[in-house]
Amino acid sequence: MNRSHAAILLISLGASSLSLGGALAQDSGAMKSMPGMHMDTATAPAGSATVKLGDLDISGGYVRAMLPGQPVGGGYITIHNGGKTDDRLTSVTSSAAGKVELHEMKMEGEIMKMREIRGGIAIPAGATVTLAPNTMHMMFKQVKTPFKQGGTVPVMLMFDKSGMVDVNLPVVSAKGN
Ligand SMILES: [Cu+2]
Repeated sequence: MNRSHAAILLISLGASSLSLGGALAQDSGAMKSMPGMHMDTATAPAGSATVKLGDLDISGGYVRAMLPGQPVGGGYITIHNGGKTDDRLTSVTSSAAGKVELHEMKMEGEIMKMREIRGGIAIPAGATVTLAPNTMHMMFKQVKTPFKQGGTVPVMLMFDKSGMVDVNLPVVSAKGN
């Protein structure tokens, strides 16, 4: 069944950018849009983090509050590459968690599962890549203090070309608003 290969990678390309084929070729030929999953899940809550790093505009960053007993936390962010050079989000670290992994959601049969994205996330020249519910996320493991609404979670994003940047992600409700 074809749906098992479906996953969403939200990439929108600016007018002057490379071809869409080039932008998608890096990761997986299986990246296709999935009916029933909507772009509006990518809407960031008010107060989400914004920062600029070289050609990269980083915006819409937030994490969700963790429910009691929830072992891991989830974070989301949007990265726009306004430059002429492809970049890559290679890793994320946080003083609030033992480790942060980059995950993608993927359908396995009728079940949505997540798995780690190996090798980082490509940020092609001219593209906007959104980590959002149902697509990709930062997964915080070994969280020291459960994320609480109203707080912030510091992260350091590391990019292949642009280097690293600190961002403070606001903690929104567990439902994401
Ligand atoms: Cu995950």
